[in-house]
Amino acid sequence: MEHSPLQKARYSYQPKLPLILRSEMDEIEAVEGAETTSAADQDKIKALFPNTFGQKEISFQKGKSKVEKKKQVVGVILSGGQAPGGHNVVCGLYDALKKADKNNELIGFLGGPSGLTDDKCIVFTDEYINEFRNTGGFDIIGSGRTKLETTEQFQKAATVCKKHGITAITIIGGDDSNTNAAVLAEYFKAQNTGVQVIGCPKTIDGDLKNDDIEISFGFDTATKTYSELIGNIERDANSAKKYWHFIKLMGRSASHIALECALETQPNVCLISEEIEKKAMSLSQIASYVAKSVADRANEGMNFGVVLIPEGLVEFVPEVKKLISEINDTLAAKAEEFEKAVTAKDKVAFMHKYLTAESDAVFSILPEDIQAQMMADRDPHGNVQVSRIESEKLVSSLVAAKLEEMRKEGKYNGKFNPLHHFFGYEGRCAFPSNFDSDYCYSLGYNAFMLIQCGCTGYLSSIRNLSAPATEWKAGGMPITKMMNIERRHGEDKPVIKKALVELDGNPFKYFSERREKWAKETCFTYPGAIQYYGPESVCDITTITLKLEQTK
Ligand code: FBP
Repeated sequence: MEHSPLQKARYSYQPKLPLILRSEMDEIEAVEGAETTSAADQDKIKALFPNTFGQKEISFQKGKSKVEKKKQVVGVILSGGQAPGGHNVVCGLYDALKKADKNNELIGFLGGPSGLTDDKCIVFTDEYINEFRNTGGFDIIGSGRTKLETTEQFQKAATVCKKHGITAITIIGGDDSNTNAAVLAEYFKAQNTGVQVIGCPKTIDGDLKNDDIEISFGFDTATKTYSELIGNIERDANSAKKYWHFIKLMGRSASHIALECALETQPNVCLISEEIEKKAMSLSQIASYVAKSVADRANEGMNFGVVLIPEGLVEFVPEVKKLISEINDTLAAKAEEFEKAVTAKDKVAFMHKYLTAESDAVFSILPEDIQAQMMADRDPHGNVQVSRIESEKLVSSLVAAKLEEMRKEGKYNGKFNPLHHFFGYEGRCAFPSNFDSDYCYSLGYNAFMLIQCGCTGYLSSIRNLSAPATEWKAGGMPITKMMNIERRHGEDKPVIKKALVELDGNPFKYFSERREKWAKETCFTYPGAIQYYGPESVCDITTITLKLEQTK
């Protein structure tokens, strides 16, 4: 295979480990901390995880290792959406395991969690793994979204582990995948299989974070990639002075990506779903809010600007949430009748018939394309896939209508030429930034340290991340510590608590204190491309979100 000059150069990049993990392994001691509980619903979580609940925090410190050495055969799985740095987690795991004993083995399960249950795997070699060092993507073994949750799947997993002599499984995934890692760990322990399970916190969305996990990997690189593109668009807008750019950003429900990109690029408007929900804003209020920036700038002769929109926005607008839920119910209850509606017009007429008056009014103001998107593409649970709804077009069309009203009232006299963008997949497989290269390698290396000292049901935790890598702290946190009970598809389920944007947190406060100025003036900042080589002050810095979160 031919490689680009950057890819070749990145092969020789040596990721930075926390100082403690650079020591000889027999000089690293696993120190136990306090016993843990769960984020909420302690009694229920304890009852569901009788063998793994309440385990102690682990931190690695200089000392004498108490590890009883044995041959380790570790299985690794990449789960869910791609996030830059996944390859380095695997490389860190591999290097640690081979450093401990060159006879140890790393087995990669192919295509996500189903690789484990279907026994599709490869055994890593130096030659194979070296092709993937410090590169983006999950193509080293592929990923998938199969959930490991049924007893049948767990039994199959146990059989496959026994067949290969596997001593531990590492699951690299987001909140759902690591919830399943905790359930698998509990099952393996209850069945006395002797197989440990360790998770690693992945997702560009940034919603797997808490006191113990400061950031999920991939968020840094993905937001830097989107911010580069947004900055470039801002500069284009400021040069041509004729377009308003509406940019939707990936990130599922949480608005962390949009907020970080706003902090990096200072656009005119950035909508934050969590705030919209808190203020119970309607579509019309959102349109007025954006239109005000457009009109204010037009008054100053600036008919251009940039608006950022988080992917999950529509789910957080109460009236749209209600509409989506009615559409879901109607499509489930009247599936046969809906099948008979052939044209877009028939489908819209069908929906008008069954919606409540309130939701029908919201449905009626949506552009035709959006109406069609609301009725199409349901996921396996019968829900509308909100990520496929072009909310950037929805917001811009509502703003256009609002501006026309304002024009009639003599409150607006500008030109409004909107352009639309969606940034998501562009950022998920970028070459990991130095931060993600270092962080991911450390997470993988540390996961092996946890395996060696017999932990199961833990997340690999590397902390103090806004300091230089030498000062990072390494350890492990019981996954049950991060769990609570949530209602999912009509059932109470133990899950890792999802982190949404906190409206009283430093990153949002910093943004909200400045946004009025950004809305009126042109305060754009241009972050440029990720830099891999050069001064540390440019190449090794992580997100503004993390920096502000760690500012007291
Ligand atoms: P994860 O939670 O699996 O990390 O997903 C990240 C993500 O990129 C979301 O931001 C996005 O909504 C989703 O994946 C898209 O899913 P798909 O890759 O299946 O299109």
